[in-house]
Amino acid sequence: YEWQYLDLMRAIWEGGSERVDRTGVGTRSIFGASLRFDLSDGQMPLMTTKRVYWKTATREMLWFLTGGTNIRELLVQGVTIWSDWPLARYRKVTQDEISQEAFEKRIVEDADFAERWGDLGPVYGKQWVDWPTYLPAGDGLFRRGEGIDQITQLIESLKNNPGSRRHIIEGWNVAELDQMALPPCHKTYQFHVAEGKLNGLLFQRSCDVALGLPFNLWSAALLQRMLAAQTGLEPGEFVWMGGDVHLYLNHEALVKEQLSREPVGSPRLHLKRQPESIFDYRIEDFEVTGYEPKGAIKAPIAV
Ligand code: THF
Repeated sequence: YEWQYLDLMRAIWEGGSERVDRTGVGTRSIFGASLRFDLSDGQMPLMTTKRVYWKTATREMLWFLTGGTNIRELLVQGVTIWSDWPLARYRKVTQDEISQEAFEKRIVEDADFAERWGDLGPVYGKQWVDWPTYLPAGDGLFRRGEGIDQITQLIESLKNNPGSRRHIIEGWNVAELDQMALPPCHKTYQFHVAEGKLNGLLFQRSCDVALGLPFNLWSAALLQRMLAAQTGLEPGEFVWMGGDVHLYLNHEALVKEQLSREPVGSPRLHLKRQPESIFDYRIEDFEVTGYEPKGAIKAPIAV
């Protein structure tokens, strides 16, 4: 299964169009790609040609499910993958050349500072479990209605109306994009029930193949596994679809190194506990076996 990922990486590096992107780093990019993975028997799209920090990605997914949007909740668990965006904003606004470590420390130790500088705006978690609604209040005015919990609604629809073609989680809240530190990349999830199996699909509008995609594949498959467990279905196939699928030009060393390696083994994920609700999973509930990847490959993230 991992060859699909490596083939995609090679196709982009060799045939992608060079374009200037938002970050100014520059990318090679193709438009429209898909990958397909079998999740039966615990199999997961976990790359073995470099070490992927699946616990970090899992903590991030559990954080999305809490509805959280402040990086403090990640930093207290040692997860630093979302620090760059609040840090860049802080530096820009205050002209303070604080180091990433000092910024993260301050977010963890100082709750007021975290509230002021650690929030990413209404990103994934907020939209997933508390999508805002508005009620007419007369005179053309509106007031806040109750938020929509898409995750709970999805589980209900999977259980009660499995044949539905509307099993969707949407992160792209058009009205709130301008308040988000970053508009959602993995924006639409769709699920499908057939023959007692739960199939899943992720549409990602923009994909950093070297750094982001291994995380995104793991996370989406993890969500599918939790949903399957919570609805009494077997995990089926996971389909990934990407829009602007790119490699950053400064990831050349990673690309060359990873493409020289071959996949090893077949990692499996075990859910060790079945909590009452999808919101009650903890990091200890996840165990990966058969994962002996090649070494990690460091590369800079484009902010
Ligand atoms: N922006 C860009 N340019 N790429 C992305 O992949 C990305 N994301 C999220 C939001 N914006 C993005 C952030 N997710 C890493 C992994 C995922 C991230 C951000 C950073 C990363 O640096 N991974 C390293 C180290 C992991 C670690 O320290 O634990 C790695 O080697 O995998 C994609 O959704």
